[in-house]
Amino acid sequence: MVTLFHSPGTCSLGIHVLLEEIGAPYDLALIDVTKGKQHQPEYLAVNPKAKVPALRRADGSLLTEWPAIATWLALANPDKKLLPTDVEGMVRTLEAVDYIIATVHMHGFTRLFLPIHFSPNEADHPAIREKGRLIFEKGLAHFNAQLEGRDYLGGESPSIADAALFYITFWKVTRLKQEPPPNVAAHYARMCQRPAVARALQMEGFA
Ligand SMILES: N[C@@H](CCC(=O)N[C@@H](CS)C(=O)NCC(=O)O)C(=O)O
Repeated sequence: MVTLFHSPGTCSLGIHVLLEEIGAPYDLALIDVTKGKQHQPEYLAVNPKAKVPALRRADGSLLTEWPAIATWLALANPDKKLLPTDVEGMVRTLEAVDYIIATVHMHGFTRLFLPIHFSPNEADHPAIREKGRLIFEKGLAHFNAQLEGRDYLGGESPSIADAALFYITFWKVTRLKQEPPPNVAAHYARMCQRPAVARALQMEGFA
């Protein structure tokens, strides 16, 4: 059985959604980053990177980094079709995941919410936040265009990229308290209607 080290409402929510979509038994280990639990020795012994998500697999090995965890879950559960098997579908899915995590999340949302990570000087923070807002909005606009005429990023069924888009849209709705662009809003509503997503949200205290 795998164990997901997670913190409610953070990017680990996307991995939680994938575990619920897969439907196999798993354990959840709470590492509340709002209380700094990622820096406690007990968790550092598990994951010296002091980040969530992290996934401990059945053989005891730890996997970190959202794209690697999601890709491994998809490859380990091929019947769930969370990653296309054709070359074009696969690379387009990985392209979307990388853009969401490495750019929209790490450079956009993190600038917006944690400008301290980019400069210790508070006077710099308004400009850092504005840069983050622009990166975040550009990302949502990109996926709004990609979703035109589609239910999910790859077409008819959700992939790991949809789980990634879901968590950044969750931040737009619940943390920024803003309406996403229309196709992204429809994608978010569609995801929220999925029983797996509803279960993950409920387990994290958002239902
Ligand atoms: N590159 C990492 C980023 C993970 C990340 O930034 N996680 C955040 C939660 S969304 C975290 O653990 N923050 C705690 C901290 O930075 O101290 C990944 O892809 O998993």
